[in-house]
Amino acid sequence: MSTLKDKFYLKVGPMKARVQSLAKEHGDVNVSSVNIGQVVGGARDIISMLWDVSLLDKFEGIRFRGFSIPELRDKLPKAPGGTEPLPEGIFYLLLLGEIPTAEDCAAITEEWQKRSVLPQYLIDTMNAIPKDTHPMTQFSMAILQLQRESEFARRYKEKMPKTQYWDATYEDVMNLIAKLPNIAAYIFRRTYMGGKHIAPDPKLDWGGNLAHMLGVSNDPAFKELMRLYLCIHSDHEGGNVSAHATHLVGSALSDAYYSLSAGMDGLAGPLHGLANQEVLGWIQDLMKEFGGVPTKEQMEKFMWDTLNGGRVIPGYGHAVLRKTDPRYVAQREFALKHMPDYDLFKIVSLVYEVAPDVLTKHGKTKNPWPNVDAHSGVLLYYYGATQFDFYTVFFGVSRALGVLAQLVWDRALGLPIERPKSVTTEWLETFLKEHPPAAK
Ligand code: CMX
Repeated sequence: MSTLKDKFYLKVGPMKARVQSLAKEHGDVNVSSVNIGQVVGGARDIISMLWDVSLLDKFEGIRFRGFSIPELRDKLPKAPGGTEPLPEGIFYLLLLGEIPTAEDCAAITEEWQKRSVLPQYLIDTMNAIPKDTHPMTQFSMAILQLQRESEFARRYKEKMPKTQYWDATYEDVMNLIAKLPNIAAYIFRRTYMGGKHIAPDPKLDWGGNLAHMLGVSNDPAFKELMRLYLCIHSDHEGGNVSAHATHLVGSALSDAYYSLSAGMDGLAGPLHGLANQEVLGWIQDLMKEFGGVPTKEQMEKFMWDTLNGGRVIPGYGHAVLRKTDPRYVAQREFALKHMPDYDLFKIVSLVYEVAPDVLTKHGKTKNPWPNVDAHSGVLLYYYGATQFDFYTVFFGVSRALGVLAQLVWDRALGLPIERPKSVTTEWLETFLKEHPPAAK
């Protein structure tokens, strides 16, 4: 038993037994209650989804299969001569729950390379999209167009039994992840670089190849950045918009292509993944207003202008986190090592000094600390990826690793179609009349 798929198969039976036993023997145990604030307020904190590949603690941040980001930067295999983890390693970990060896990662690199070639009809489709279409729209369209390749859809039509759903999903997931760097790079080069494309380098890993095919920097540190970036954005438990959308659409047995495309549409929202683009735009406006790196006072004024204008400070706040995002910290460490004197990094650091106080005084957000998107753009910009409306595509390539690893598990565990209950405003008002709250 050597391949990833064989190893996964060995885990399915025991895991299914655990989940079935929970549902059968303890199905009526409450783990969460729901109040009207949560019904009206975006379902915060309602435990209503099984998501094994990662778990978020509001103060500590994300753990991937139980490992924190610093632990993974230490333990996961690296590219030769590199110091940052390989995305192949995090995919292995998310799928199997074990830290891979360098050989395990190399086997995934090889398998993804074999599956990475883009079919001509996809290239033709991408070439037909107007270049001023947002890169996230192009990315989602490309994924959706590839749906005609779906093994799951084909085998479902051929009356595949339920026990094979995971197998067909696994094939789709591997085929799709393998192609994402090529799709992203194709969109990038076509949109910004006059359509002069760069062939993948068979000696490079998945993340290193994405950096290579962008053609913006020959600095080996850019490849390292890409590997780190693609690891830390991969998953953030199941309730965030891109993960939940992927899981929800997949629950209808829509295949991995439909599911990921839906997830990417959610990632493209400014309150979610598009915030990384927004941060760069906001910083550029700031530099334009003050002619370079602002003083602390100028920074404060600009923040208040943003808030008083009824807008959010992009990159700050979070629906779950209540402290500085460890994904922000990892990127800050990378910047301190590779670009400590870079002007944009100085600005990001100044925002970090000023924003938490301003947001606390503003008094609205429950979390005045930075999230992952507050930092990522500046690192990319430093290496010459200055086209910031492309940044969410990088996030999307990475997010696919987590949500698609979980999708394979969803089908392996036979998780059902999702169907939470909704109610009307009148229903809530009537409920309150019939169940009046005790006087406070
Ligand atoms: N700047 C200004 N106001 C903010 C804010 C920020 N960064 N973060 C939250 N608020 C405001 C909210 O808009 C909300 O205002 P209203 O009461 O007027 O609606 C209020 O504070 C309470 O919000 P919250 O409960 O603290 O946060 P939510 O769970 O509703 O929203 C999030 C979370 C991320 C959407 C929000 O913090 C935000 O808009 N941040 C800026 C955008 C951003 O960085 N998004 C990326 C998140 C990470 C990711 O998914 O990629």
